[in-house]
Formats: sequence, structure tokens, C-alpha cells
Amino acid sequence: MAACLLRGCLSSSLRPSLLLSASGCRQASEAVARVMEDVEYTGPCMKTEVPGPISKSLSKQLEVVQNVLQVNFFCDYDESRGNYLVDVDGNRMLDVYTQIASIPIGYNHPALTKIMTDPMNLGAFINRPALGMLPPGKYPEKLLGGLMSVAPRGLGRVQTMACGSCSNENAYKAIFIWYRNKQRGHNIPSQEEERTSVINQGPGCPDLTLLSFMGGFHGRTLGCLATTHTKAIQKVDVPTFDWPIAPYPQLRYPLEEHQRENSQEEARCLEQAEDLIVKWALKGRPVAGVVIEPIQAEGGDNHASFDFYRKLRGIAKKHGCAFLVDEVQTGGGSTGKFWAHEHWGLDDPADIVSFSKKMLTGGYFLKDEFQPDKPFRIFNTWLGDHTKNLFLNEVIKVIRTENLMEEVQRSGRVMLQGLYELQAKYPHLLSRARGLGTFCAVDVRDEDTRNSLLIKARNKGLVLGGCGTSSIRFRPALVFKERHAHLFLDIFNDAIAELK
Ligand code: PSZ
Repeated sequence: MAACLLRGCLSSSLRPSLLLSASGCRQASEAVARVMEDVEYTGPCMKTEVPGPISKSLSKQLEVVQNVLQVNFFCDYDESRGNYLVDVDGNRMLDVYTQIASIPIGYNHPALTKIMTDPMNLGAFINRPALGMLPPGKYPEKLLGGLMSVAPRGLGRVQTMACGSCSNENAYKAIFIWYRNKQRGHNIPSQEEERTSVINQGPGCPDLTLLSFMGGFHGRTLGCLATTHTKAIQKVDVPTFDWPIAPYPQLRYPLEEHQRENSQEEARCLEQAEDLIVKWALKGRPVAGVVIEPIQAEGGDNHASFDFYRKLRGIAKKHGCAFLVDEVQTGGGSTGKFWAHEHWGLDDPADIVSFSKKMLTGGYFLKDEFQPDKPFRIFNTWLGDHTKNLFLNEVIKVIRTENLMEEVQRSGRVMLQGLYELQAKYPHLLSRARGLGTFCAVDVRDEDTRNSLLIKARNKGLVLGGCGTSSIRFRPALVFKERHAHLFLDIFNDAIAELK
């Protein structure tokens, strides 16, 4: 394996000439390899179709106790490095999907290995504390030095949680508690409210609602699922809340050619959102909060303009609704800013911002007023995982020392430009190339073609993910440099060329 590793870093202006070695591995040229600094592979290297024989036999083994219908292939996480995911059959693939957008600085980053192998951290890794009640001594320092050092503007508090759904679920509860306190004028529920709450009745369980958007995804737990509107498979057969759903703008591409109709479309959606807030208040089922992603990810990488978000934030404020920005997928740097909502340029962009995925720990940032002032209102056993805070502190340091936000902007430009070129080259297959930073996507002619393109790309050593009905989304790690973007475009082009 050592022969596969490179030391040296490619100067960002160099484009590697890609060679196909005798073993069938794609590689950057040797000249390029010599100047590379990071310990990473030079390119994909495919030995079998994916899934290969070992993956298939592991699937058979797992099938006895679990549904394996959604298993793609089994991975070798010891051999995976940087932007390269290695599978159990020894196939090495450029990973432009990263565990559904969840690997911040690539596989086996030395900075994280160091945290894991530091004997000083042994106790933290062996003993998982109930963080709400018995936090370790290092906890305040790690939160302040880590999560709070990247807190969105105006949000001075943070609550950690284990996953994205759990983060949104609890953020929703914080919103409802805040809203009821506001309605009552104080934070002490009556005896009647307390009594009825335990038997799922009003007034203890008030008829409050959350406004969400068609095509939005906020998780699969029951509360979150009521605000998730992507695919039936995620919802069917499950009882839910009847809460208002606003339309999300369906923009036409290329954006420059459809400015007038797109701004009309956004105005229509904003008007409907405001209309719903007004109507549901009149029905006695007020909208306590509005929840939205800065880019609808699962729903198909749907973008709306920054102006749309600025106006929506204004509407929420005007009607006294909390504004929750779900940055579970967009947060952590891949859009070229640490938080995607920073692109909006607002002084007061959100009341709550939820995160997970690349942030390693889940959780949400909040304004003071959304913090319940009684114990055990927002609570669970683990409230996240402290070891993830240890890793996150390192991730944030690496982002700073390796200037990864700039790298994302640079490689994002190469990606998007390359996607524009590919859609010009294959207009019958690709359309609507779009993106912010490396958070990019393109639409494929139809669902079947999209699915077969994903498989062709994978067999050429490129891991990609689908979203929406016929889109492909690109979610590389923050260590995805320009040379990786060129490599990605090269392989993607080869896969498309085989489609016809
Ligand atoms: O099919 C699924 O359940 C998937 S595939 C990708 C996700 C979920 N993304 C998770 C997600 C998200 O993208 C946004 C914007 N909000 C909340 C979530 C839920 O996070 P988890 O999956 O950690 O509960």
C-alpha cells in the first residue's frame, strides 16, 4: 500500500495529467506526485465491479439480521485516506459523497488519529457521559473553544445532540416552549396545563404549528417527519401533525436567463408562506416557527436566492414566528462559508441553527431567549457525544491551518465550471448545473439514467449520490482540492460518455 501513497502537495494552479497505469489505476503524473505533500492516494484504483465478491458475501451474512436493500458496498475504513474511500474488495474510489456529506476533513486525517491515540483522551473514549448531568471537566473548554468559536452571528448558546433529527426535534420543542412562554407572559405552566399535558390534551399540549416547505427534509423522527416533504417512502403509513406547508421556489435555469420569472416565483412562494402564517393564526393554530434549509438537499438540491431567504426571515420576524435554519447538510463549510446562511448577509439571520453531519456532533445554536430556564425541559441521556467535541475542535483547527474554506471556494469554482461544460457537451443528458462552493448538483435526463450513471461512475472509481428524483449531488470533504475536482470531472465525463 505504501507505494500507493504520495507525499507532497500539488500547487493549486497545477492540473495533474491523468495517467492510466498498467494496473488500471488512475494516477496524477509523477511530476505532480513529487510535489504533493499530503499523505493520500494518487487516484482511484479499481479491482472489481462494485459491490465486489467480498461485499456481496458480507451482504448475505448481514441479510440474516438486517435489511441490506440500501447497502451499497462494505468499506475498509483502515485503508481509506483523505478523499479516497476503499472498499473491502480493495477498490479505491474518489469519494464525492462522503457518507451523505458527513466527513469534514477526509478519511483518517492525521490530526484526528492523534486525538484518538492520545492516552490523555482514553477516559473520554471509554466512558460515555450523560452530558447534561455529569459532564467531564474538559467539557466547557471544548465547547467554548470548538463549537462556540464557529457559532453563527447572534447565537450565543449551543445545545448538543446525537444526530440531525434529534437536533431538529429538540429545536422544535425549544420553539414551542418559547412560544407558549411568550403567549402566557411567563414561564410557569398552570396546574391544568401540567395535568392535560400528560394525557396529550390541550391546553397542556397546545395547538401550535411549524411552517415548513415542500421539498424540505428535516429528519425522520415523528416531529421532524411532519416537516419533511421529500419522498413518500420516508412518510407513508406514519401518523403525523397537520401543519402548514408552503411552496418552495422552483427556479428555472440558467438563472441569468430567467430572472424575471424566478423572482415572480419567489414572490409567489413568499406570499403563500405569509398567507399561511396569517390564516393558521386565525384558525387558532398559530405558526410558532418556520423551518427551512438554506439549500434543499435531500429534496433535490433546490436553491432559492439569498433575497428570498432575507425576505422570508423578515416575514417570520414580522409575525412573531421563530426562524430555524436547518444547516445539518449545508453547515460546516462546503458552501464556501462556514454556514450557508452567511451568504444571505443578514445581521439577524436566524433564531436557531441546527447542525450535525460534518460537525460530527449534532446540536443547535440558539439565542438566549430559546433556552428553557428549567432543568429537564430539553434533555436526554447523552445529549450528544463528548468525543465528537474533541474531534470537532481538531477539525476546526485543521480548517483554519489548512485554509480549507479557501480551498473549497477554489475547488468549487472548478467543479461548477466543469459541470457547466459537461452540460453544454451533453445537453440531452445533463441540465441545471448549480452549486455554492463544492455543494454542487446537476440534473440527469430521468431517474433511470441518473441511477445508471451513478453505477457507471462508481465502477470507474467515483462515489456520488443522488437526490430529488433525477439529480446527482456532489458532497466532497473540505480537503477536496482543485486536483480532485479535475479528477472528478474527468471520470464523470467518461461515465457520461458511456451512457448515450
Ligand atoms: O434518508 C435519510 O434519512 C437521509 S439521507 C440524508 C439525510 C437523511 N440527511 C439528514 C438531514 C438533513 O439533510 C437535513 C437538512 N436535516 C436533517 C437531517 C436529519 O439528520 P439525521 O439523518 O442525522 O437524523
